[in-house]
Amino acid sequence: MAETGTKPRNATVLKTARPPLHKVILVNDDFTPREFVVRLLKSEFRVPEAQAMGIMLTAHTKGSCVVAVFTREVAEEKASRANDLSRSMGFPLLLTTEPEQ
Ligand code: TYC
Repeated sequence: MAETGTKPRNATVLKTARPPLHKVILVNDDFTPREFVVRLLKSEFRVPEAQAMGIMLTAHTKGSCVVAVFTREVAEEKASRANDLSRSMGFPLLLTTEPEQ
């Protein structure tokens, strides 16, 4: 086959697609004990004690705090598990999710 020496036009640049991330947000309330919030952050989100305390205090003073970011499915599953656990203990604690940016 003869070499034409031409280059393909409109070369497609392939990017590795990353799934959009979603934030899990801890919302303050007046009823859930601080200790329960810290324990839940440690058990469900695997954050160390000091970080769990910081997240809880930020939500407590500012109204809400981002706990972590995940893919949408994981963020929704984690928030849902945490809300179920809180409900099973009789607390109104709420974790929500929203897309990043
Ligand atoms: N405000 C609660 C209290 O004073 C503690 C708390 C902190 C609850 C953060 C929820 O997301 C929260 N007992």
